[in-house]
Amino acid sequence: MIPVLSDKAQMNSSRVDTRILMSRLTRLGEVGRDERGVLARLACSDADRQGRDLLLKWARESGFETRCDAIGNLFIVYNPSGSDESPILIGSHIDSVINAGMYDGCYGVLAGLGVLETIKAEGVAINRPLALVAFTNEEGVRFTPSLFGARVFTGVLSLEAAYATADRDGVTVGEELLRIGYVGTDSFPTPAAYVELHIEQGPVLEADKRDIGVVTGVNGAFSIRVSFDGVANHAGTTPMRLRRDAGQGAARFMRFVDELARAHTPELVATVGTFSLEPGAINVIPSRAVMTVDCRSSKSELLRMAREAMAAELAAISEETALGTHMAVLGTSEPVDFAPDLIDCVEETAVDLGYSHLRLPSGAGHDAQMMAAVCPATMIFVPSLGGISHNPLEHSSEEELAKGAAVLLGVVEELVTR
Ligand code: HGY
Ligand code: MN
Ligand code: MN
Repeated sequence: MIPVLSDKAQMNSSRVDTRILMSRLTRLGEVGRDERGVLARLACSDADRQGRDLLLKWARESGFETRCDAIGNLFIVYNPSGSDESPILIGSHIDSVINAGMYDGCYGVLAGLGVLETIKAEGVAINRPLALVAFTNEEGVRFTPSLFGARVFTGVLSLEAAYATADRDGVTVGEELLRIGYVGTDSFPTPAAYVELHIEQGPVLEADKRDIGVVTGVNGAFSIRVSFDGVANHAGTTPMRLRRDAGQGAARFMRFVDELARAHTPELVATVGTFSLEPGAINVIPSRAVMTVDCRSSKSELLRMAREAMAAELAAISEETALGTHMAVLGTSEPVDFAPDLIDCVEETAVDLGYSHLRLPSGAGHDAQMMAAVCPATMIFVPSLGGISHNPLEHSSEEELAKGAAVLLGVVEELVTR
């Protein structure tokens, strides 16, 4: 039986112009591709600047006020009556990971722009300002931690610490934001509510054949950088018993991390995403190994246990191998529950539109988890093909994206007319 969209669904999903949404997604998705077509629009890079310029161009063409705060968070504001009520804020991010897909973050921002344009074009009476935000450096790939602009906006990260944060070449956020021309002087008030539309980046909605994810919260996480220091030596002449091989210590730790997560699956996940050896020569015993670990769970106590277990394993490796070891915490975030009445509003809107839906937590981190500390917040998910994300194969269909935008429009209309 071919599912028939309810009249309201048909009407709503066409109210946000999906054609424009898809063309903007495609256009923005081209910004930051290299000659091989690999997409990396890393925070505060030239590609990020181009993406920002494009977003602001579209916003200004639609007649919206645009603002930029001191950490480069971009705000697109619709406040026809000049109300000084606290605003409803929707948004996400437009920076990407390396070898990225084109939907992560950008979908929420560009669908949000479409919602503002629809509200404006239809002359929907709104009782409070409506705004869209594109947060700086959500991904935290070039500059850690992730959720960077949202941490500064919510006061979790000071502006000076943020400016001083350096990438692996020692270039700082402050220098780069200045260079790309996005150190702003504008401010934006704490919103009355924050709603973020995002691709699920996981397999649940597709597996359950649901249109909409009614997101209940976000898993907690911590990220660490771990280093091992040994002695470089000749690969041919050094007996195994005399070696202080940083690479072998790192390999043991990497195995431990994976086994720890598997022992507590599915509540705990852990990823060694970067790994380097020095001096990195085929015939030299590595003197130094550095890796990062990204560990997540919906349970704070599991995160605490995991961090303590990793620290204990590091001490044991140091003891048994005479390697120097060090662990630096790069970022932490507690598990977050979203606002029950906003979660209900998302669910009721999906029901209203005749869309199938499912309540689920987010395994991925999002700016909404920072916003939840300062205002009621929630998220809306649409399915990800094969659950794939942070990968050029990341994909959601135009119909799926249109449904998400329709739900965002419905939730926003409810919130701005309260
Ligand atoms: O890593 C994350 O969970 C998000 O995509 N920044
Ligand atoms: Mn994202
Ligand atoms: Mn991401």
